[in-house]
Amino acid sequence: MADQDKSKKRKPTLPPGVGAKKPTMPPGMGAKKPTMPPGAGGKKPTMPPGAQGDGASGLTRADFSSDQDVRWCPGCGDYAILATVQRLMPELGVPRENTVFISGIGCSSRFPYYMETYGMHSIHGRAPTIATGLKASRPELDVWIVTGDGDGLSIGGNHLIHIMRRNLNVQMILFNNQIYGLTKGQYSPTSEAGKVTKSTPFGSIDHPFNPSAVVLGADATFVARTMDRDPKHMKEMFTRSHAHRGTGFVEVYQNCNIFNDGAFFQFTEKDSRADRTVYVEHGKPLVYAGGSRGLRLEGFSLKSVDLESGSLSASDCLVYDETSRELATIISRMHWDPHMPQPFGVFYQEERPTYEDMLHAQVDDVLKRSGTGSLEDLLSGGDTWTVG
Ligand SMILES: Cc1ncc(C[n+]2csc(CCOP(=O)(O)OP(=O)(O)O)c2C)c(N)n1
Ligand code: SF4
Ligand SMILES: [Mg+2]
Repeated sequence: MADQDKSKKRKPTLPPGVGAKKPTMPPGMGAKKPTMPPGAGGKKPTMPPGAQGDGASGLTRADFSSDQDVRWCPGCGDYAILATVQRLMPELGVPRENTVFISGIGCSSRFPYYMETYGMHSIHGRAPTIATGLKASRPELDVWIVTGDGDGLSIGGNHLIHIMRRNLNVQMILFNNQIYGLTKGQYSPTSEAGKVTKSTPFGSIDHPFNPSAVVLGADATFVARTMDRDPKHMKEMFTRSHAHRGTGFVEVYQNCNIFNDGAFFQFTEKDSRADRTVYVEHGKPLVYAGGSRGLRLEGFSLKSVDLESGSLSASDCLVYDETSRELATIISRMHWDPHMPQPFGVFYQEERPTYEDMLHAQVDDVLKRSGTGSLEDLLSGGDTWTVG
């Protein structure tokens, strides 16, 4: 519930350091693969007798649900995101003890409590920082970051952009409800101009952030958008993000029914959804409104066209290419246009070496050339001086 940021301490029930997913080296990095910490053996957790596995791991959604009371308001969109992630986990085949959810502060950031995996409800805005340290030192772990529009884009804006450009192989889910939920309804960096809240009684004069455009600007290698009211699509986006080797960014339009109810209803509700959304898919034409409308590229802008009159058909529409940063930028900018549909799907994907692969390759390379070295030699080496 709002402003209930206290929870019972949870004891991890699984042994640390079991199982290993080995990262592959980027081409040309030469040096040997990062070494696994002792005890990382690739062992899968055993199934409880009689449990019906529904995924590659033999586990079920229940195995990923913790014993903690979920303290979100009834009707909050966060429930659908949690259920989707818990359903997805068994299919990924990653052992629970190799899975870590790291969050900052906010309603959304309570997420790790509800997952029966390792997790950390960390410092406001600093989940990317903690995830960076963890993934750099334990690359075999499957690291998920959960953040909100306030946590990730206000106090954590700096950390969010740097993890994107560094490209660690982690997932980030940004719950965008265009409000600070936990602290009872102040405007956030994604709140629309004119928004009246307790902290903007005469309407917000801030120009809002568009999360996908922000991360594209920070050279993110995977960018997608989905919504809490479409669990099938949400699951597909999380699956794609997880399969991507690099930082996977997924923005979820999430309804805060207490402090910002209906912020996305025109895109999520049955009566308006078809006309106000377009699902982008690699290699497919951008068609929406049940096939009656499409999007064409005119210069650097998208134009919505009628496909019912017979003069134009789907084959005249723009065929989406998720490997084009230019197209992704245009698509992400549709956010600002109230006369256009809102895009959902994978906007962009690019293969680029991950930070942790390069880090370990560099360390191995230096070790090979210069040997192990010692702290004592470093401290008493040439570049030291006496103070006072
Ligand atoms: C250092 C610090 N500054 C401010 C706060 C107050 N605070 C807690 S959560 C939050 C915003 C959370 O917003 P968001 O990330 O959008 O999460 P939501 O609750 O909407 O899911 C703020 C400002 C805090 N806890 N710590
Ligand atoms: S995001 Fe809104 S509806 Fe959800 S738990 Fe927080 S205050 Fe309640
Ligand atoms: Mg929020």
